[in-house]
Amino acid sequence: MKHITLFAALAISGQALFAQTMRTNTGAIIGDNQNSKTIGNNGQVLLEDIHLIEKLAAFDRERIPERVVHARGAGAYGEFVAAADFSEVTKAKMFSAKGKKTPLFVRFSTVVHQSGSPETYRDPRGFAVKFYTEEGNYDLVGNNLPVFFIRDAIKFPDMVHAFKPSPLTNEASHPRRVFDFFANVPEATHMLTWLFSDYGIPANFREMNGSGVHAFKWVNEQGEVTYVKYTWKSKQGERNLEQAEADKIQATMTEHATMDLFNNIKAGNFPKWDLYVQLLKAEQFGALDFNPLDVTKVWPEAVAKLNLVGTMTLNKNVENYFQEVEQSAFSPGTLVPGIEPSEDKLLQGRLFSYFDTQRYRMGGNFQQLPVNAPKVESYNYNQNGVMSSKKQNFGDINYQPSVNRPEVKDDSKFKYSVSKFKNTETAQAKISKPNDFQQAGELYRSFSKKDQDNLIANLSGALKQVNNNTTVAKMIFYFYQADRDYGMRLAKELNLSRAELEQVLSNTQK
Ligand code: HDD
Repeated sequence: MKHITLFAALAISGQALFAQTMRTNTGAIIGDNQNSKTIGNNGQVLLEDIHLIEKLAAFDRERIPERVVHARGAGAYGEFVAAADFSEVTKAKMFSAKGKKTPLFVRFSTVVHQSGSPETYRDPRGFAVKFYTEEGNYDLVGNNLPVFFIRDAIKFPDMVHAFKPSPLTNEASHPRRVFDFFANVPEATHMLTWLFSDYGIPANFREMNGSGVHAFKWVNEQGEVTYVKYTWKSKQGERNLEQAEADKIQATMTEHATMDLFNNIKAGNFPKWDLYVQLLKAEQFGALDFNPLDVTKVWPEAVAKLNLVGTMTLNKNVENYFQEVEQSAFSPGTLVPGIEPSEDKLLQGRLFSYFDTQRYRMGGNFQQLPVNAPKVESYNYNQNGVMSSKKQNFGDINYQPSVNRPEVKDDSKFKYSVSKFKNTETAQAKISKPNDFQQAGELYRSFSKKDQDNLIANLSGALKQVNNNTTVAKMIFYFYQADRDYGMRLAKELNLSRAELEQVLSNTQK
């Protein structure tokens, strides 16, 4: 007893002191947690030391597959407070009244590298929010940057392979492979301009903005559809790192952003973000010179103004990283009535991929884990499977419809919205109005002189590591089409004259 009290007194400062006798998984008091049971002091270890076997077996199973992308992340709980009543455009209750509060969980992440990698890499940042609404969970699974590299999910596995380590050497992400892929993806020009500017390395998670990236549908009680895009604006302000500043942090710390979030919340300095929404009706699409469902485009504010929807505050750290952050599971398909996916091809692919990846990582009952479970009861007859633990006292009836239990029913008020099609056929083709370069050029011209200089330095620095002239020429040609000065400056940094560029390009077209 004396020993235990001493142990308790040594517990991490700030935590409640407690005396705790250790027990096995099945509840028996553990007699010795330091010495295995052996034959004599120096003999073999006995298989009958059940506590030893259980302890080693638990250790051997500690890992689950890390996320195939967004493996490194940090999470926290908080609250969303609505700023206005949007019930004219969406029947989602969380947006129906000013002051309405919804609890939530957020996971921020880096994208490309493994779970132990530094948080200082040039990489988009994940910005995934799970709202525990009164009508079930709503996941807004976005990034810090407002656009994406590709516009069709069929390209995603190839793109991620190009960013990930080499299958030959396991060498980490290398510009040689990254640009080898992007030299055939002109629609990436806009996102690459964001990524190689200082926006590509946010200072930390608190001081970055966020975006839902895609267009989604808001649907009102009458079934009318409005297309929306979401933007999160950090109340801490937006701050990025120059490459040299990031390198300096990286020399001593791998998880500066995770600890910044944790320590600020612990100190009561709760980070906040305002959520804005832009609204467009399908009838407005025709007048635009870009496709508004194209994820490589933003909706300029001149086209659709930003409306304040509410404010998110993060105010509670997790108590166990693995259980609450590693096992948190998001999906763009986790939706509530009044919010639906748009026809964006990239989003449509994501609707499959996320649920699939969660089932692979955690098994079919991942939604029963506390961090993932809705706060409202989810009643249906999906049942059994590995680790079924949700209380399911169906009695004798686990099917619907049932004459004996007519009270269990669906509600046609909550059917999905209706899309109409006429005179159309299936296709495997690019979207209409791809307009690959215009917004990239506008973004370049919106940057300050210093931001432009950093972009040119970062991008040319990466392109200098590419050993194939055709790849480099094709990439420069994309940036040139976005903005003449942008392309010319890169060509100069890479010592390529216009004539050389044209020659390389004409050779590839032969
Ligand atoms: Fe994704 C994770 C954001 C395109 C497939 N993605 C993941 C996470 C975020 C995003 C924030 C981490 C969620 C978490 O914290 O657990 N992803 C995006 C955004 C995209 C995007 C903003 C484009 C607009 N993603 C995208 C495509 C696909 C995926 C096109 C596949 C078709 N993403 C996944 C995934 C992940 C994932 C493989 C890995 C772990 C997970 O889902 O939960 O399913």
